[in-house]
Amino acid sequence: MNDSFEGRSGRNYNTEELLREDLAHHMRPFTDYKELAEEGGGRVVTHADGIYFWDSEGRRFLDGMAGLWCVNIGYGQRELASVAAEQMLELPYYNTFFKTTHPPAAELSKLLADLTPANFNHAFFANSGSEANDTILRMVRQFWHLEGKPEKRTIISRHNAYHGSTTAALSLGGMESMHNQGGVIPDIAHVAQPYWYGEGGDLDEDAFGIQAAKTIEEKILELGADKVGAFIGEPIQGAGGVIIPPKTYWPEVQRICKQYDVLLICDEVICGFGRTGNWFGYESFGIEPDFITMAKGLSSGYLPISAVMVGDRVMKTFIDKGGEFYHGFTYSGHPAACAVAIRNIEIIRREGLVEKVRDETGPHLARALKTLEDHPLVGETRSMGMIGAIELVEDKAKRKHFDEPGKVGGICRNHCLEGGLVMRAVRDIMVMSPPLVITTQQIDDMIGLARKAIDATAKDIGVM
Ligand code: PXG
Repeated sequence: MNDSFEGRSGRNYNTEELLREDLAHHMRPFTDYKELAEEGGGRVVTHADGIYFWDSEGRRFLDGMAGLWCVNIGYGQRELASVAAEQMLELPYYNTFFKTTHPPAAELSKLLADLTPANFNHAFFANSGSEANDTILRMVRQFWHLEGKPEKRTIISRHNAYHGSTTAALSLGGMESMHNQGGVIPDIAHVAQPYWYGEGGDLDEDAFGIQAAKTIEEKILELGADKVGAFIGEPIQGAGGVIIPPKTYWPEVQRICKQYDVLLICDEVICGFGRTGNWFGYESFGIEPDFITMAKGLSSGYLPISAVMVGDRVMKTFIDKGGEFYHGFTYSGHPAACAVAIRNIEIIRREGLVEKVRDETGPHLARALKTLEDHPLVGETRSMGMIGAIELVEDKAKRKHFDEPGKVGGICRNHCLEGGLVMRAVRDIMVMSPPLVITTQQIDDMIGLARKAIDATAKDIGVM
């Protein structure tokens, strides 16, 4: 191990010392603290550029996850640092509570209204995807209250959905492991996810898509349409394993929501800002939502910021009926974060990243992934734009997963890391969402590294 490295402002760090201090004082998210205490260590990430980052040992990694699905424009975009610094010198902070605003918040709201469909004209800012979804939950209930239907407060979501980690957001999500730690808030119901490869059985994809959507209708009828206020879904479930729904799914969901007057929430935290080859996932699937959740790619992760886009129907009621909406965060519409988001969107436009993903790199990734399907461990590959997945299975013909979920995926993830590639394992699904600036050559490198890792995994488990 290189025992020292130069960090911020030329300061020298000793890796082992830093890790010891970190272990003693830093409680990392989504971590088994007993395991970490026993194993110690971990990786210290020191700097990044383009689609790569480096650790304190000087090793370079191809970041197939864009951080946590967020660094859409890639690392090292110095302009974002400049606009943040300029904004901090001009107005580092002021709040947007109590009828106040400032230029970055005003400009970003207008920009987001322009980027979204005509019926979206208002943005509410927060700092994370979780907070944005909490905000929507409160808005849905306040909307129906103002409409004189306060009982329409249940929100339907899906098993294996991810909507964040605050109590409301994890309740909206469908991760049982999270529900089991401290419980969930009431009036949220979960229905089937549109995961054909894992749960489609003998149905063809289109029939399964309709069947999965119908579970929403069944739940509405079971609870009563007068009790159901909204349905929330990610166009493509990211953290759940890059579940790309059959093409029949979303149109049927839309029909059901319209029929029962249930508001439709598109959680675009991962799909937004070019990931699927359109600005937003709803365009890729032909969805017309009432609310849009944005985070991650909104600032490419350079500063924390999220937004709720509120459709005109809901906004009109808030304006017409009046009454204060008691909700907001100290940092809602933080000036520096807004300035960074504005420039981030300008860069996505200037570099034509959405078109590049749609026309060039997205189709290239899909083809490159397909070449892995001859592998004995690979049951299916799927992708849309720059989000993709590789299903590692025990039996390809029967679409049968391994008996101990996550074991083979974990082995494969570790082989990826050894080879200098970051790819997440969701159970035994290898998922990827590289920065949108990735080139076709770099996609080939990424898939080459993935194949090596899958080969090594197959050897470890005695398949090759
Ligand atoms: N909605 C979606 C669709 C997400 O993917 C959130 C909301 C919450 O955003 P914040 O900013 O509160 O984290 C997310 C976040 C993973 C992983 O392991 C995924 C997310 C976050 C952390 C880890 O795949 N997604």
